[in-house]
Amino acid sequence: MDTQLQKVYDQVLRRNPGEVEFHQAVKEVFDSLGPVLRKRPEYVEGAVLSRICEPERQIIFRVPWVDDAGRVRINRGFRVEYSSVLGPYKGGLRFHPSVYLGIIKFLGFEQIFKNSLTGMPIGGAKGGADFDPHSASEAEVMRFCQSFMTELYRHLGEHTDVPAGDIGVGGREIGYLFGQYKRITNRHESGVLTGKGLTWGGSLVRTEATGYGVVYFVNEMMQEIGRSLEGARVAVSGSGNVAIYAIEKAQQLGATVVACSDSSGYVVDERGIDVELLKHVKEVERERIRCYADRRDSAVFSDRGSIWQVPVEVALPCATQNELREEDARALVANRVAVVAEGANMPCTPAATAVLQEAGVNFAPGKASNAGGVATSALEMQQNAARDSWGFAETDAKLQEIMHDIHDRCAGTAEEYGQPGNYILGANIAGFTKVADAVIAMGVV
Ligand code: NDP
Ligand code: 2IT
Repeated sequence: MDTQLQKVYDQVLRRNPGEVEFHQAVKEVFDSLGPVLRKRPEYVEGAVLSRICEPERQIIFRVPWVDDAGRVRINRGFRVEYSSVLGPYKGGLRFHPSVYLGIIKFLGFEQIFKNSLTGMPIGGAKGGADFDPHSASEAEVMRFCQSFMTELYRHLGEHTDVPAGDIGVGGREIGYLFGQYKRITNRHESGVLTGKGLTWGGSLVRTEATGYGVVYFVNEMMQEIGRSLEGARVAVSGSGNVAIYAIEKAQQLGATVVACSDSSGYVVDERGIDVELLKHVKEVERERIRCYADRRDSAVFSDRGSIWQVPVEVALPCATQNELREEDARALVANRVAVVAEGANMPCTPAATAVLQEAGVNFAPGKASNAGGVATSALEMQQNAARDSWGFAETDAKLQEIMHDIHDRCAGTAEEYGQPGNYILGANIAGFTKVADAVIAMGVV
Protein backbone atom coordinates (compact mmCIF):
# COMPACT_ATOMS: atom_id res chain seq x y z
CA MET A 1 0.00 0.00 0.00
CA ASP A 2 1.14 3.58 -0.78
CA THR A 3 2.70 5.31 2.32
CA GLN A 4 0.05 8.06 2.49
CA LEU A 5 -2.65 5.42 2.43
CA GLN A 6 -0.81 3.26 4.96
CA LYS A 7 -0.74 6.19 7.43
CA VAL A 8 -4.48 6.66 7.19
CA TYR A 9 -5.04 2.90 7.35
CA ASP A 10 -2.95 2.65 10.55
CA GLN A 11 -5.10 5.41 12.03
CA VAL A 12 -8.25 3.48 11.05
CA LEU A 13 -6.88 0.39 12.84
CA ARG A 14 -6.07 2.40 15.98
CA ARG A 15 -9.40 4.20 16.09
CA ASN A 16 -11.56 1.16 15.42
CA PRO A 17 -10.03 -1.72 17.38
CA GLY A 18 -11.44 -5.19 16.78
CA GLU A 19 -13.67 -4.15 13.86
CA VAL A 20 -12.14 -6.65 11.46
CA GLU A 21 -14.78 -6.48 8.71
CA PHE A 22 -14.48 -2.69 8.66
CA HIS A 23 -10.69 -2.93 8.40
CA GLN A 24 -11.08 -5.40 5.53
CA ALA A 25 -13.46 -3.11 3.62
CA VAL A 26 -11.17 -0.08 4.03
CA LYS A 27 -8.10 -2.04 2.95
CA GLU A 28 -9.85 -3.34 -0.13
CA VAL A 29 -10.64 0.22 -1.25
CA PHE A 30 -7.24 1.64 -0.28
CA ASP A 31 -5.43 -1.09 -2.24
CA SER A 32 -6.90 0.49 -5.39
CA LEU A 33 -6.24 4.16 -4.62
CA GLY A 34 -2.43 4.51 -4.96
CA PRO A 35 -2.54 5.70 -8.59
CA VAL A 36 -5.33 8.18 -7.79
CA LEU A 37 -3.37 9.91 -5.03
CA ARG A 38 -0.36 10.23 -7.30
CA LYS A 39 -2.55 11.99 -9.85
CA ARG A 40 -4.57 14.10 -7.39
CA PRO A 41 -2.35 15.44 -4.53
CA GLU A 42 -5.22 17.64 -3.32
CA TYR A 43 -6.89 14.52 -1.91
CA VAL A 44 -3.89 14.04 0.40
CA GLU A 45 -3.60 17.76 1.30
CA GLY A 46 -7.30 17.94 2.07
CA ALA A 47 -7.14 14.81 4.29
CA VAL A 48 -9.98 13.41 2.19
CA LEU A 49 -9.27 9.80 3.10
CA SER A 50 -9.24 10.38 6.87
CA ARG A 51 -12.47 12.30 6.53
CA ILE A 52 -14.19 9.62 4.48
CA CYS A 53 -13.11 6.87 6.92
CA GLU A 54 -14.64 8.65 9.90
CA PRO A 55 -18.46 8.41 9.81
CA GLU A 56 -20.28 11.73 10.05
CA ARG A 57 -22.41 10.31 12.86
CA GLN A 58 -22.74 6.95 14.68
CA ILE A 59 -25.87 6.19 16.64
CA ILE A 60 -26.01 3.24 19.06
CA PHE A 61 -29.17 2.65 21.06
CA ARG A 62 -30.99 0.26 23.34
CA VAL A 63 -33.95 -1.62 21.85
CA PRO A 64 -36.17 -2.93 24.65
CA TRP A 65 -39.12 -5.21 23.84
CA VAL A 66 -41.29 -7.84 25.48
CA ASP A 67 -41.32 -11.39 24.09
CA ASP A 68 -44.36 -13.67 23.84
CA ALA A 69 -43.57 -15.19 27.25
CA GLY A 70 -43.73 -11.72 28.85
CA ARG A 71 -39.97 -11.43 29.39
CA VAL A 72 -38.15 -8.15 28.79
CA ARG A 73 -35.53 -8.48 26.06
CA ILE A 74 -32.78 -6.02 25.13
CA ASN A 75 -31.02 -5.68 21.79
CA ARG A 76 -28.53 -3.17 20.51
CA GLY A 77 -29.53 -0.96 17.58
CA PHE A 78 -27.20 0.94 15.23
CA ARG A 79 -27.30 3.55 12.52
CA VAL A 80 -24.00 4.69 11.08
CA GLU A 81 -24.60 7.82 9.01
CA TYR A 82 -21.43 7.71 7.02
CA SER A 83 -21.44 10.31 4.32
CA SER A 84 -24.00 12.84 3.13
CA VAL A 85 -21.93 14.64 0.51
CA LEU A 86 -23.78 13.16 -2.48
CA GLY A 87 -27.27 13.10 -0.95
CA PRO A 88 -29.21 12.07 2.14
CA TYR A 89 -27.80 9.10 4.05
CA LYS A 90 -29.01 5.95 2.28
CA GLY A 91 -28.56 2.27 3.03
CA GLY A 92 -30.24 -0.75 4.52
CA LEU A 93 -30.96 -2.15 7.96
CA ARG A 94 -29.69 -5.60 8.94
CA PHE A 95 -31.25 -7.72 11.67
CA HIS A 96 -28.93 -10.65 12.41
CA PRO A 97 -27.37 -11.99 15.63
CA SER A 98 -23.87 -11.33 14.24
CA VAL A 99 -24.47 -7.56 13.96
CA TYR A 100 -22.07 -5.29 15.88
CA LEU A 101 -20.55 -1.91 15.13
CA GLY A 102 -17.78 -3.34 12.90
CA ILE A 103 -20.30 -4.99 10.55
CA ILE A 104 -22.45 -1.89 10.27
CA LYS A 105 -19.39 0.28 9.63
CA PHE A 106 -18.05 -2.00 6.90
CA LEU A 107 -21.45 -1.99 5.22
CA GLY A 108 -21.81 1.79 5.58
CA PHE A 109 -18.34 2.37 4.17
CA GLU A 110 -19.06 0.17 1.12
CA GLN A 111 -22.39 1.91 0.67
CA ILE A 112 -20.73 5.33 0.15
CA PHE A 113 -18.89 4.15 -2.97
CA LYS A 114 -21.69 1.90 -4.21
CA ASN A 115 -24.17 4.75 -4.03
CA SER A 116 -21.71 7.04 -5.77
CA LEU A 117 -21.35 4.50 -8.60
CA THR A 118 -25.11 4.39 -9.18
CA GLY A 119 -25.01 7.99 -10.40
CA MET A 120 -27.97 8.81 -8.13
CA PRO A 121 -27.98 11.60 -5.49
CA ILE A 122 -27.60 9.41 -2.38
CA GLY A 123 -25.12 9.41 0.49
CA GLY A 124 -24.00 6.32 2.42
CA ALA A 125 -25.28 4.73 5.63
CA LYS A 126 -26.15 1.40 7.22
CA GLY A 127 -27.92 0.27 10.36
CA GLY A 128 -29.45 -2.67 12.11
CA ALA A 129 -29.54 -4.69 15.29
CA ASP A 130 -28.23 -7.93 16.80
CA PHE A 131 -31.79 -9.27 16.69
CA ASP A 132 -32.62 -12.65 15.15
CA PRO A 133 -35.94 -12.59 13.28
CA HIS A 134 -35.61 -16.35 12.58
CA SER A 135 -36.16 -17.17 16.24
CA ALA A 136 -38.95 -14.64 16.82
CA SER A 137 -42.71 -14.96 16.27
CA GLU A 138 -44.57 -12.62 13.93
CA ALA A 139 -45.84 -10.58 16.90
CA GLU A 140 -42.34 -10.36 18.38
CA VAL A 141 -40.92 -9.12 15.08
CA MET A 142 -43.60 -6.40 15.04
CA ARG A 143 -42.90 -5.29 18.61
CA PHE A 144 -39.17 -5.31 17.95
CA CYS A 145 -39.55 -3.15 14.82
CA GLN A 146 -41.80 -0.72 16.70
CA SER A 147 -39.28 -0.35 19.51
CA PHE A 148 -36.39 0.02 17.06
CA MET A 149 -38.19 2.82 15.20
CA THR A 150 -39.26 4.53 18.44
CA GLU A 151 -35.60 5.50 18.85
CA LEU A 152 -34.48 5.72 15.23
CA TYR A 153 -37.29 7.95 13.91
CA ARG A 154 -35.71 11.16 15.30
CA HIS A 155 -32.68 10.64 13.05
CA LEU A 156 -34.60 9.96 9.81
CA GLY A 157 -36.32 12.03 7.15
CA GLU A 158 -36.58 12.08 3.38
CA HIS A 159 -33.86 14.74 3.19
CA THR A 160 -31.81 13.34 6.09
CA ASP A 161 -31.59 9.57 6.24
CA VAL A 162 -33.58 6.95 4.31
CA PRO A 163 -33.16 3.31 5.42
CA ALA A 164 -34.27 0.17 3.56
CA GLY A 165 -33.88 -3.60 4.00
CA ASP A 166 -30.89 -5.92 4.16
CA ILE A 167 -30.37 -9.35 5.78
CA GLY A 168 -33.35 -10.11 8.04
CA VAL A 169 -35.24 -6.98 6.99
CA GLY A 170 -37.68 -7.47 4.11
CA GLY A 171 -41.14 -6.19 3.19
CA ARG A 172 -42.70 -7.36 6.45
CA GLU A 173 -40.22 -5.48 8.65
CA ILE A 174 -40.30 -2.34 6.48
CA GLY A 175 -44.10 -2.31 6.94
CA TYR A 176 -43.85 -2.38 10.74
CA LEU A 177 -41.06 0.21 10.73
CA PHE A 178 -43.00 2.56 8.44
CA GLY A 179 -46.18 2.13 10.48
CA GLN A 180 -44.41 3.17 13.66
CA TYR A 181 -42.64 6.12 11.98
CA LYS A 182 -45.98 7.33 10.63
CA ARG A 183 -47.65 6.98 14.02
CA ILE A 184 -44.95 8.80 16.00
CA THR A 185 -44.51 11.67 13.55
CA ASN A 186 -48.11 11.92 12.31
CA ARG A 187 -46.69 12.22 8.80
CA HIS A 188 -47.24 9.89 5.86
CA GLU A 189 -43.73 10.71 4.69
CA SER A 190 -43.29 8.00 2.07
CA GLY A 191 -39.76 9.07 1.14
CA VAL A 192 -38.41 8.13 4.57
CA LEU A 193 -37.98 4.41 3.88
CA THR A 194 -37.63 2.37 0.70
CA GLY A 195 -38.70 -1.18 -0.04
CA LYS A 196 -42.27 -0.25 0.93
CA GLY A 197 -45.39 -2.15 -0.10
CA LEU A 198 -46.77 -1.29 -3.52
CA THR A 199 -50.03 0.18 -2.21
CA TRP A 200 -48.31 2.63 0.16
CA GLY A 201 -45.48 4.22 -1.78
CA GLY A 202 -43.33 1.27 -2.80
CA SER A 203 -41.81 0.94 -6.25
CA LEU A 204 -42.33 -1.88 -8.71
CA VAL A 205 -39.03 -3.73 -9.30
CA ARG A 206 -37.51 -2.79 -5.90
CA THR A 207 -38.10 -6.34 -4.60
CA GLU A 208 -36.38 -7.88 -7.61
CA ALA A 209 -33.81 -5.13 -8.17
CA THR A 210 -30.68 -6.36 -6.42
CA GLY A 211 -30.84 -9.89 -7.84
CA TYR A 212 -31.93 -8.75 -11.31
CA GLY A 213 -29.25 -6.06 -11.25
CA VAL A 214 -26.51 -8.58 -10.47
CA VAL A 215 -27.55 -10.63 -13.48
CA TYR A 216 -27.77 -7.57 -15.75
CA PHE A 217 -24.22 -6.76 -14.67
CA VAL A 218 -23.05 -10.34 -15.33
CA ASN A 219 -24.67 -10.17 -18.75
CA GLU A 220 -22.55 -7.12 -19.56
CA MET A 221 -19.41 -8.88 -18.30
CA MET A 222 -20.13 -11.95 -20.40
CA GLN A 223 -20.71 -9.88 -23.52
CA GLU A 224 -17.32 -8.29 -22.90
CA ILE A 225 -15.62 -11.73 -23.08
CA GLY A 226 -17.73 -12.98 -25.97
CA ARG A 227 -19.86 -15.34 -23.90
CA SER A 228 -23.48 -15.43 -22.84
CA LEU A 229 -25.70 -16.57 -20.00
CA GLU A 230 -27.70 -18.68 -22.44
CA GLY A 231 -26.98 -22.30 -21.52
CA ALA A 232 -24.55 -21.40 -18.71
CA ARG A 233 -24.45 -23.36 -15.44
CA VAL A 234 -24.75 -21.04 -12.45
CA ALA A 235 -24.51 -21.37 -8.65
CA VAL A 236 -26.11 -18.76 -6.38
CA SER A 237 -25.44 -18.88 -2.64
CA GLY A 238 -28.14 -17.83 -0.19
CA SER A 239 -31.88 -18.09 -0.76
CA GLY A 240 -33.03 -14.71 0.47
CA ASN A 241 -34.13 -11.63 -1.42
CA VAL A 242 -30.98 -11.16 -3.51
CA ALA A 243 -30.45 -14.86 -4.29
CA ILE A 244 -34.06 -15.59 -5.31
CA TYR A 245 -34.26 -12.80 -7.87
CA ALA A 246 -30.75 -13.47 -9.19
CA ILE A 247 -31.87 -17.07 -9.81
CA GLU A 248 -35.11 -15.90 -11.45
CA LYS A 249 -33.40 -13.48 -13.85
CA ALA A 250 -30.50 -15.83 -14.69
CA GLN A 251 -33.00 -18.51 -15.69
CA GLN A 252 -35.11 -16.02 -17.67
CA LEU A 253 -31.94 -15.28 -19.65
CA GLY A 254 -31.41 -18.97 -20.43
CA ALA A 255 -28.99 -20.06 -17.70
CA THR A 256 -29.52 -23.12 -15.48
CA VAL A 257 -29.05 -22.35 -11.81
CA VAL A 258 -28.01 -25.69 -10.35
CA ALA A 259 -27.41 -24.77 -6.70
CA CYS A 260 -28.46 -22.41 -3.89
CA SER A 261 -28.10 -22.42 -0.10
CA ASP A 262 -28.85 -20.99 3.32
CA SER A 263 -26.84 -21.06 6.55
CA SER A 264 -27.82 -24.71 7.15
CA GLY A 265 -26.43 -26.14 3.87
CA TYR A 266 -27.03 -26.17 0.11
CA VAL A 267 -29.12 -27.91 -2.51
CA VAL A 268 -28.04 -29.11 -5.93
CA ASP A 269 -30.81 -29.39 -8.51
CA GLU A 270 -29.53 -30.47 -11.89
CA ARG A 271 -32.86 -29.65 -13.56
CA GLY A 272 -32.45 -26.05 -12.49
CA ILE A 273 -33.87 -24.44 -9.35
CA ASP A 274 -37.67 -24.19 -9.40
CA VAL A 275 -37.84 -20.58 -8.31
CA GLU A 276 -41.55 -20.59 -7.51
CA LEU A 277 -41.04 -23.54 -5.15
CA LEU A 278 -38.02 -21.79 -3.62
CA LYS A 279 -40.07 -18.62 -3.03
CA HIS A 280 -42.79 -20.66 -1.38
CA VAL A 281 -40.37 -22.49 0.93
CA LYS A 282 -38.34 -19.40 1.89
CA GLU A 283 -40.80 -16.50 1.74
CA VAL A 284 -44.17 -18.05 2.58
CA GLU A 285 -43.23 -20.94 4.87
CA ARG A 286 -39.97 -19.29 6.08
CA GLU A 287 -38.46 -22.79 6.14
CA ARG A 288 -34.90 -24.18 5.86
CA ILE A 289 -33.44 -25.00 2.43
CA ARG A 290 -33.65 -28.75 3.12
CA CYS A 291 -37.45 -28.46 2.65
CA TYR A 292 -36.86 -27.47 -0.99
CA ALA A 293 -35.07 -30.77 -1.62
CA ASP A 294 -37.77 -32.67 0.29
CA ARG A 295 -40.34 -31.42 -2.26
CA ARG A 296 -38.36 -31.87 -5.46
CA ASP A 297 -37.13 -35.20 -6.86
CA SER A 298 -34.24 -33.72 -8.83
CA ALA A 299 -32.78 -31.88 -5.81
CA VAL A 300 -30.30 -33.11 -3.21
CA PHE A 301 -29.56 -31.37 0.09
CA SER A 302 -26.10 -31.35 1.64
CA ASP A 303 -24.80 -29.93 4.90
CA ARG A 304 -21.20 -30.95 4.16
CA GLY A 305 -18.59 -29.26 2.02
CA SER A 306 -19.48 -26.11 0.14
CA ILE A 307 -21.77 -24.91 -2.63
CA TRP A 308 -18.64 -23.66 -4.43
CA GLN A 309 -17.53 -27.24 -5.12
CA VAL A 310 -20.38 -27.59 -7.63
CA PRO A 311 -18.93 -27.13 -11.14
CA VAL A 312 -20.29 -23.94 -12.72
CA GLU A 313 -19.36 -21.27 -15.24
CA VAL A 314 -20.86 -18.44 -13.21
CA ALA A 315 -20.78 -18.11 -9.41
CA LEU A 316 -22.91 -15.52 -7.61
CA PRO A 317 -22.31 -15.30 -3.86
CA CYS A 318 -25.54 -13.71 -2.56
CA ALA A 319 -25.63 -14.66 1.16
CA THR A 320 -23.24 -12.81 3.46
CA GLN A 321 -19.72 -11.43 4.05
CA ASN A 322 -16.69 -13.72 3.81
CA GLU A 323 -18.75 -16.75 2.75
CA LEU A 324 -16.50 -17.58 -0.24
CA ARG A 325 -13.03 -18.46 1.03
CA GLU A 326 -9.68 -19.25 -0.51
CA GLU A 327 -10.35 -22.99 -0.80
CA ASP A 328 -13.73 -22.26 -2.39
CA ALA A 329 -12.06 -19.99 -4.94
CA ARG A 330 -9.55 -22.75 -5.73
CA ALA A 331 -12.40 -25.24 -6.27
CA LEU A 332 -14.18 -22.79 -8.60
CA VAL A 333 -10.98 -22.19 -10.58
CA ALA A 334 -10.30 -25.95 -10.84
CA ASN A 335 -13.82 -26.29 -12.29
CA ARG A 336 -13.11 -23.49 -14.81
CA VAL A 337 -15.43 -20.80 -13.52
CA ALA A 338 -15.52 -17.85 -15.93
CA VAL A 339 -17.34 -15.14 -13.96
CA VAL A 340 -17.77 -14.44 -10.24
CA ALA A 341 -20.02 -11.50 -9.33
CA GLU A 342 -20.81 -10.51 -5.76
CA GLY A 343 -24.52 -10.19 -4.98
CA ALA A 344 -23.84 -9.94 -1.25
CA ASN A 345 -21.63 -7.29 0.33
CA MET A 346 -17.99 -8.46 0.56
CA PRO A 347 -18.83 -12.20 0.27
CA CYS A 348 -15.35 -13.09 -1.02
CA THR A 349 -12.43 -13.03 1.40
CA PRO A 350 -9.34 -11.09 0.22
CA ALA A 351 -7.49 -14.41 -0.27
CA ALA A 352 -10.36 -15.78 -2.39
CA THR A 353 -10.44 -12.64 -4.52
CA ALA A 354 -6.69 -12.89 -5.07
CA VAL A 355 -6.99 -16.51 -6.23
CA LEU A 356 -9.75 -15.60 -8.69
CA GLN A 357 -7.92 -12.58 -10.07
CA GLU A 358 -4.63 -14.47 -10.48
CA ALA A 359 -6.47 -17.21 -12.37
CA GLY A 360 -7.91 -14.61 -14.75
CA VAL A 361 -11.52 -15.08 -13.64
CA ASN A 362 -13.73 -12.10 -14.42
CA PHE A 363 -14.63 -10.72 -11.03
CA ALA A 364 -17.20 -8.05 -10.07
CA PRO A 365 -17.11 -6.50 -6.58
CA GLY A 366 -20.42 -6.07 -4.78
CA LYS A 367 -20.28 -2.30 -4.73
CA ALA A 368 -20.70 -2.46 -8.50
CA SER A 369 -22.65 -5.65 -9.17
CA ASN A 370 -25.19 -5.41 -6.32
CA ALA A 371 -25.86 -1.68 -6.68
CA GLY A 372 -29.17 -2.26 -8.49
CA GLY A 373 -31.03 -2.55 -5.18
CA VAL A 374 -30.06 0.80 -3.79
CA ALA A 375 -30.34 2.39 -7.24
CA THR A 376 -33.95 1.24 -7.43
CA SER A 377 -34.45 2.59 -3.90
CA ALA A 378 -33.37 5.94 -5.34
CA LEU A 379 -35.98 5.45 -8.11
CA GLU A 380 -38.53 4.78 -5.36
CA MET A 381 -37.51 8.08 -3.72
CA GLN A 382 -37.98 9.87 -7.06
CA GLN A 383 -41.49 8.44 -7.40
CA ASN A 384 -42.32 9.39 -3.80
CA ALA A 385 -41.05 12.95 -4.32
CA ALA A 386 -43.22 13.30 -7.43
CA ARG A 387 -46.17 11.45 -5.83
CA ASP A 388 -46.06 9.19 -8.84
CA SER A 389 -45.68 5.49 -9.57
CA TRP A 390 -44.15 3.97 -12.66
CA GLY A 391 -44.91 0.70 -14.43
CA PHE A 392 -42.80 -2.46 -14.14
CA ALA A 393 -41.31 -2.37 -17.64
CA GLU A 394 -40.39 1.31 -17.38
CA THR A 395 -38.69 0.85 -13.99
CA ASP A 396 -36.92 -2.33 -15.07
CA ALA A 397 -35.61 -0.53 -18.15
CA LYS A 398 -34.18 2.21 -15.90
CA LEU A 399 -32.52 -0.46 -13.72
CA GLN A 400 -30.97 -2.09 -16.79
CA GLU A 401 -29.65 1.23 -17.98
CA ILE A 402 -28.19 1.99 -14.55
CA MET A 403 -26.41 -1.40 -14.41
CA HIS A 404 -25.10 -0.85 -17.93
CA ASP A 405 -23.75 2.56 -16.91
CA ILE A 406 -22.13 1.20 -13.73
CA HIS A 407 -20.49 -1.54 -15.77
CA ASP A 408 -19.13 0.98 -18.27
CA ARG A 409 -17.98 3.35 -15.53
CA CYS A 410 -16.01 0.53 -13.85
CA ALA A 411 -14.64 -0.92 -17.08
CA GLY A 412 -13.75 2.55 -18.44
CA THR A 413 -11.97 3.62 -15.25
CA ALA A 414 -10.00 0.34 -15.10
CA GLU A 415 -8.88 0.96 -18.65
CA GLU A 416 -7.98 4.59 -17.94
CA TYR A 417 -5.73 3.39 -15.11
CA GLY A 418 -4.04 0.77 -17.28
CA GLN A 419 -5.75 -2.32 -15.89
CA PRO A 420 -8.48 -3.30 -18.36
CA GLY A 421 -10.92 -5.85 -16.97
CA ASN A 422 -10.06 -5.04 -13.33
CA TYR A 423 -13.54 -4.22 -12.04
CA ILE A 424 -12.31 -3.92 -8.44
CA LEU A 425 -9.92 -1.13 -9.36
CA GLY A 426 -12.48 0.52 -11.64
CA ALA A 427 -15.28 0.43 -9.06
CA ASN A 428 -13.13 1.71 -6.22
CA ILE A 429 -11.58 4.55 -8.18
CA ALA A 430 -14.78 5.66 -9.93
CA GLY A 431 -16.80 5.43 -6.69
CA PHE A 432 -14.16 7.22 -4.65
CA THR A 433 -13.24 10.15 -6.93
CA LYS A 434 -16.80 11.41 -7.18
CA VAL A 435 -17.14 11.43 -3.38
CA ALA A 436 -13.67 12.92 -2.88
CA ASP A 437 -14.36 15.80 -5.29
CA ALA A 438 -17.60 16.60 -3.46
CA VAL A 439 -15.80 16.48 -0.08
CA ILE A 440 -13.22 19.01 -1.33
CA ALA A 441 -15.89 21.26 -2.87
CA MET A 442 -17.79 21.54 0.42
CA GLY A 443 -14.81 22.68 2.51
CA VAL A 444 -13.87 21.44 5.96
CA VAL A 445 -17.24 20.30 7.32
P1 NDP B 1 -31.99 -12.14 3.26
O1 NDP B 1 -32.14 -12.03 4.73
O2 NDP B 1 -33.20 -12.05 2.41
O3 NDP B 1 -31.25 -13.49 2.90
C1 NDP B 1 -30.00 -13.79 3.39
C2 NDP B 1 -29.59 -15.16 2.91
O4 NDP B 1 -28.21 -15.36 3.21
C3 NDP B 1 -30.35 -16.28 3.58
O5 NDP B 1 -30.46 -17.36 2.72
C4 NDP B 1 -29.46 -16.59 4.78
O6 NDP B 1 -29.59 -17.90 5.29
C5 NDP B 1 -28.09 -16.43 4.16
N1 NDP B 1 -27.15 -16.05 5.22
C6 NDP B 1 -27.21 -14.97 6.02
N2 NDP B 1 -26.24 -14.97 6.92
C7 NDP B 1 -25.56 -16.09 6.69
C8 NDP B 1 -24.41 -16.66 7.29
N3 NDP B 1 -23.80 -16.07 8.34
N4 NDP B 1 -23.94 -17.82 6.76
C9 NDP B 1 -24.57 -18.42 5.71
N5 NDP B 1 -25.67 -17.92 5.11
C10 NDP B 1 -26.14 -16.78 5.59
O7 NDP B 1 -30.93 -11.01 2.86
P2 NDP B 1 -30.64 -10.38 1.43
O8 NDP B 1 -30.86 -11.37 0.36
O9 NDP B 1 -31.33 -9.07 1.37
O10 NDP B 1 -29.08 -10.04 1.55
C11 NDP B 1 -28.07 -10.95 1.14
C12 NDP B 1 -26.77 -10.19 0.91
O11 NDP B 1 -26.95 -9.21 -0.11
C13 NDP B 1 -26.24 -9.43 2.12
O12 NDP B 1 -24.82 -9.42 2.07
C14 NDP B 1 -26.74 -8.01 1.88
O13 NDP B 1 -25.94 -7.05 2.54
C15 NDP B 1 -26.58 -7.93 0.37
N6 NDP B 1 -27.36 -6.93 -0.32
C16 NDP B 1 -28.72 -6.85 -0.17
C17 NDP B 1 -29.44 -5.92 -0.87
C18 NDP B 1 -30.92 -5.86 -0.82
O14 NDP B 1 -31.48 -5.04 -1.52
N7 NDP B 1 -31.59 -6.69 -0.03
C19 NDP B 1 -28.77 -4.94 -1.74
C20 NDP B 1 -27.37 -5.16 -1.90
C21 NDP B 1 -26.70 -6.11 -1.19
P3 NDP B 1 -30.34 -18.14 6.70
O15 NDP B 1 -31.77 -17.82 6.41
O16 NDP B 1 -30.07 -19.55 7.03
O17 NDP B 1 -29.74 -17.15 7.67
O1 2IT C 1 -26.53 -3.19 0.61
C1 2IT C 1 -27.41 -2.54 0.01
O2 2IT C 1 -27.14 -1.85 -0.99
C2 2IT C 1 -28.79 -2.63 0.50
N1 2IT C 1 -29.06 -3.37 1.44
C3 2IT C 1 -29.87 -1.81 -0.13
C4 2IT C 1 -29.91 -0.44 0.47
C5 2IT C 1 -31.04 0.45 0.04
O3 2IT C 1 -31.08 1.56 0.60
O4 2IT C 1 -31.85 0.10 -0.82
